[in-house]
Amino acid sequence: QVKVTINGKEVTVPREYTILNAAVEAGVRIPTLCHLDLHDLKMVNRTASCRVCMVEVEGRPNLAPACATPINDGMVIRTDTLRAIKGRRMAVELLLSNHPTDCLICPKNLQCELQALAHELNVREINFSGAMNEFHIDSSSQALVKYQSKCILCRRCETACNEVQTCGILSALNRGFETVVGPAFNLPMVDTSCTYCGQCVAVCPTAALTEVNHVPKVWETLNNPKKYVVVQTAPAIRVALGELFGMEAGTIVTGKLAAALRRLGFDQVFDTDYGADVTIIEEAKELMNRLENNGRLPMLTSCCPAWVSFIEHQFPDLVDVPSTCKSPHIMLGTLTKTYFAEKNNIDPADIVMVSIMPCIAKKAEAARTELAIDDHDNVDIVITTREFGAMLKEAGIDFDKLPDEDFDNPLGESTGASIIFGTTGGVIEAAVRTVHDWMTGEDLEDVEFTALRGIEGLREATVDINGQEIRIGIANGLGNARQLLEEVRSGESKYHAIEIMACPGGCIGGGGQPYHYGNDEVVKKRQQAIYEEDRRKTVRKSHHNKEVMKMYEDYMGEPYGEKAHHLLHTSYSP
Ligand code: HC1
Ligand code: SF4
Repeated sequence: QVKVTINGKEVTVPREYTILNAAVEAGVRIPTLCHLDLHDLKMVNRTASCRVCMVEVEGRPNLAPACATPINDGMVIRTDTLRAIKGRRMAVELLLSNHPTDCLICPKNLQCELQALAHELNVREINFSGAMNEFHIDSSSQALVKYQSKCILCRRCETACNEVQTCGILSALNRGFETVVGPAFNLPMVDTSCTYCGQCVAVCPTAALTEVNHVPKVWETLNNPKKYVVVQTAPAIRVALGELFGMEAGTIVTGKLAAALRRLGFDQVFDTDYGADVTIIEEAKELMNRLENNGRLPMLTSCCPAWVSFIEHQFPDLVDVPSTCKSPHIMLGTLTKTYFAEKNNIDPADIVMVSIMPCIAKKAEAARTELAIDDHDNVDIVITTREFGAMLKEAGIDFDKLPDEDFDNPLGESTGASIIFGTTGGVIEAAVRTVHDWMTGEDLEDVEFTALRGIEGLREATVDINGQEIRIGIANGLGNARQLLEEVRSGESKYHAIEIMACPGGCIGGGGQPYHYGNDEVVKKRQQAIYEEDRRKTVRKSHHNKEVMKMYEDYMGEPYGEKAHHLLHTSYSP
């Protein structure tokens, strides 16, 4: 422990602290921009490139960046002198001198950290002028847009992509004024092995990386009288959407969400959770099949499209390991355009399926041609939680005042098992609830397999079913997934089943969720809300979803049977 004095206040803090850490203890706010310290998620960016955290240290001639300056005993620091304030303001002015000033029409308007800092530091003019970079906008992919001119070279995206996700797509290229952050040779994103996990988008402080905006397409479709427009929303939306309307993280807004969708004019308001229950029916059968018939083990879950893309690009020799199940929203799209369309005599060609997802990769997934049935896509448009929030604001819907409503039947019926899909560990817990009952013939009362829960990036648990030990591995974040895959590749994996979600925390921490930047408490609160929503449900196992079982009886036939294979399963390409 050492003693330091900040703005006249003495604090005793651990020796390994930086000035920034010590300031937090002293209750002194020092603004930061490039700095990111998501401790639990192991996402730490300490490039000290933006210099907006400059402070005065007694006895030193120059200002020091608080985020990268270690403390020592007796250090005297001032953050509130005119010199320190001017230093911080100058750092922001320098960034702004090479940054477009189209804030009013920028996709990050009012959500941009640079803009917020300029306001906080009272920047009223930019005292530096000269050449400005103008780079082209990379909108080559279905999922994300890279707007290089808005990049402030903070390198947060690089940390997310390389250290957390181990994808290695983004790095700094060129030197000096020409420096850009991009893929090798600055290739278009679509020509790289980007998984579209969106974690770079989630941490970008400006609009240098954003999702492709598909809101105009949704408006156009809703206003086309010839189209029958159906919407579905993912499990993770209901515990995060409220944040966009000033609510606490973890506020559950399921009822208002359904009401809002109806106000927007969708013809049917369905729930991806129904698709998640179908996924469990198929995946549970598939796992039992592999266990009983000496099939390929471990079986990996397959609902996360960034994860599927990761395995295709980085472990092409292992594409026979994931479950062949399509993801829940794709299954729901398929069932809407087959089962529901047939039942209601609607031409599937007239149906437009819109998915609201916490995820950017779902945009690219929906466009995968191998998932199409009879030449039409199962899901036509995907928008993120953020895009959906923007639509509601555009429509002038007073979200807070909406009543609670239900999803439409039959494809809006869901169970607690499907809700927990939204968090890391939830998919495998939902599967275990069903596998347990099917393998034992019992109807287990206590459905909470708490050993499978947590937020840590790598977890494991063993579940005893009928005397058979089922060993389960769980990873969230692609870097963690890589570790489990290396074991599978070398034949050392001890698991029967592995759940993988690309985003830290699972879908609740998805790249399309409301921005939470440096606050990992937000993801934890969303997770608690997911479990709370599960507890509120009277039906908590997928095989108890009456509407799902009726669909099998009336239309699909045997779970994991021939028709199910045709409609609900896929294969992966190395
Ligand atoms: Fe997910 Fe899924 S849980 S992938 O995390 O399997 O995006 O929420 O919709 O499809 O159900 C995301 C969330 C989501 C699918 C389901
Ligand atoms: Fe890397 Fe994911 Fe961003 Fe692609 S979307 S560049 S894989 S962090």
